[in-house]
Amino acid sequence: MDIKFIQFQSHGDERGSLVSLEDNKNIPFTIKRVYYLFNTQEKVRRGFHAHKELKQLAVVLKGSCRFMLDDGKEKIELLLDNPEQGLYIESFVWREMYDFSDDCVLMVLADSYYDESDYIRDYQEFKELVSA
Ligand code: T46
Repeated sequence: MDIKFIQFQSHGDERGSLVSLEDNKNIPFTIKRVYYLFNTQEKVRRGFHAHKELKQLAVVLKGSCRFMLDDGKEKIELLLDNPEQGLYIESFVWREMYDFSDDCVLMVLADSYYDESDYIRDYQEFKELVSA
């Protein structure tokens, strides 16, 4: 599987650091939606779905968490712990998120509005769709 991390330019000085995210510049799509996960509980696993169309970029703003990405052929585990990097997640990739640190804030930029019909929440159905 081709894992794409996008490295952001960080503008840092003695006051701290600043990262700017811009549509179709350092973000490879037009941002239609932003959501973020916080207060995530220890030993909780989230996700367990793929998307038919949605493309997203996940950025850990604080703390860390792990992603398991599965394209139906290969499963890859990744640690997100750097707010200067975004993990690009294509459609038809099964994702699970876990090992959230207590302070984790995970922001996700998405190229579409929320649409439950875009979710594939059944792993067997996902496997059939990607092998078709
Ligand atoms: C994804 C991973 C990384 C909304 O009402 N609007 C939204 O934009 C989203 C994302 C969710 N919701 C509602 C739907 C559920 O009732 O919030 C609740 C929790 O959503 P979900 O169980 O889908 O959360 P995760 O953490 O399992 O998955 C989310 C995204 O849904 C998903 O697209 O890729 O984060």
